[in-house]
Amino acid sequence: MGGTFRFSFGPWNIHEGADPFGPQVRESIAFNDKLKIYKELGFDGVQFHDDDAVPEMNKLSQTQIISEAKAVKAGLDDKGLTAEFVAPRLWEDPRTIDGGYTSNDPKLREYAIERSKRCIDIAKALGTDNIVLWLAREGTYIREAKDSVGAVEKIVEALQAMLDYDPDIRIMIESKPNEPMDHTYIPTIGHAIGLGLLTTAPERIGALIESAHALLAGLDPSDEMGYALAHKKLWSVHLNDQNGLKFDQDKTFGSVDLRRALNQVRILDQYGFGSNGEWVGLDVKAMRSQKAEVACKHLANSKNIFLKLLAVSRSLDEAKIEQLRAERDYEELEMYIIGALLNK
Ligand code: GLO
Ligand code: MG
Repeated sequence: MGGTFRFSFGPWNIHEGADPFGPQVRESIAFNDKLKIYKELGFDGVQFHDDDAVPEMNKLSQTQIISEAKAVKAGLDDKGLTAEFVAPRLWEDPRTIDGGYTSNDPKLREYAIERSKRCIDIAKALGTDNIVLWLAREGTYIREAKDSVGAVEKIVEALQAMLDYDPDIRIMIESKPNEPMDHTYIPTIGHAIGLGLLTTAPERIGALIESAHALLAGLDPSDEMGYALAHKKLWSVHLNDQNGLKFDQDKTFGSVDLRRALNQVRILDQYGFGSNGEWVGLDVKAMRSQKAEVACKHLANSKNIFLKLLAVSRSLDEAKIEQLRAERDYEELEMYIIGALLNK
């Protein structure tokens, strides 16, 4: 069973180039103008933060939020685009300085849960049941700042509140070991899947694996994917690349390590990723040095690299691989894979 692949990205992947040491270097592109670029780049799915769809949502009533989100849905329909998921942006508000769900202050935790419910309202209005939780600030800078048992319990409380709020939503947890925090409570996909077991609806808690996040945890992304696939929990991916253990680089997929990228494409293809409607998300950023007129190439390139690696993977002689595995001739197997990548 091969994979069925369709591709998505979020408006934040068309980026002004600001970094912690310098301002933006490219003009901002309005959200509606970004939407026009999706099809040109070969993408059909849009990933959202709640406030990508409804800016300034904290100042609006629930009814206003839903009506603004419905207008965005009409814009998507008009362009033949589909919303893949909505993620509550919990990391920018002053009330989430020390985390949203794991803040030590109960009032601030309440804010985070209420905001997540509005995010669910937006998802429903955009026509998707998928919620992504990147637990950006659910962690600490110093070990003594929070209680780690309590932190996990508080995250579960928030998950449960969301599951109870709407009977159809599915939550995909995007694990990441660090950045912006020193340590997070949900660093890997095993942690994410385990959280679901503490709720009353584990069948509605799944995972989104980002290549760079697995690498930052010192793990191989395709093995993380394999773990989630074995649990039937790989509901989305954020493919990209990463040059060593630095900040989260969000490089073009496959641009650092083609073989590592091949293994990700391969496991997705071999286990039929996409057959239940899963999307291939590309969470990539253009280099800061890229001129504005060519600042979307990273997206089209990431998709092209994925498709080229898919062709390489499908051209491999599976019987030969099985035979080399049986003979335990891994040197020959390695040379076979490298040869395929070099087209030699
Ligand atoms: C940052 C994350 C971020 C999320 C996005 C969706 O490290 O990868 O880009 O994927 O906010 O929740
Ligand atoms: Mg991501």
